Amino acid sequence: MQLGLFDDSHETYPEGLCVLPGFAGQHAEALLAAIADVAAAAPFRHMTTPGGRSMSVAMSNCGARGWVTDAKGYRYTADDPLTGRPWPAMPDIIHNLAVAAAGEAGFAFAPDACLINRYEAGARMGLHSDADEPDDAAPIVSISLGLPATFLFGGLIRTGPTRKIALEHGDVVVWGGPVRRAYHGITPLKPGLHPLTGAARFNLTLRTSL
Ligand code: MD3
Ligand code: FE
Repeated sequence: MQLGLFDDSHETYPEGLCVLPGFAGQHAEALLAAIADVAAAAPFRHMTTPGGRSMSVAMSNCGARGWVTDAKGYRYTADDPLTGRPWPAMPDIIHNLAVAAAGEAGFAFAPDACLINRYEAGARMGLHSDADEPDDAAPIVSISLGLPATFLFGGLIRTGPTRKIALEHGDVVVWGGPVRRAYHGITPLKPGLHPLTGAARFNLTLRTSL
């Protein structure tokens, strides 16, 4: 999270949103190596929405279940539809960091699914609510690596007002309780070069899918 003239770190966040600036910074190289291992077995791909559009964000997954979208809809699967094999196991470094972050926010967390999003210049994610997980009580933990992004955070109604939160390399966010179903998105990624990720931003999103 950027500090400076427009420092928003003292603004109050809605209940259930816990921002941990730089929480993953010391582990960035290890996390990126783990992402590369996962991608070697389950390559990044541009999935298709139920409406027939190709997503600008490239995705892979690790863990017991992975989030997918295709013409049939959004869901979690045990096998990677691209390879026909189970998704790669969740690397300990990813699992343990997310559990530690959730603990900071007061949650006991048992993630079984980790979606890995790769953004390149112009990639975006439109406003949506994460609704494919049945358990409202389980938080979501997100880890941002590489190029910075602007996160749009709304309320429980899609057309309501949104605020912007800058997400930077190493930032970890825990989304629990009332904000778990809030609408959110990512504005188009600005081009840039990050020393560790080059022209990309990676976001790890850990969830309890069952
Ligand atoms: C707020 N990913 O994969 S992570 C997604 O940066 C997704 O790639 C974004 O939204 C990204 O679904 C944002 C942060 C995030 C994830 C889930 C949330 C924020 C959330 C669920 C509820 C509220
Ligand atoms: Fe989301």
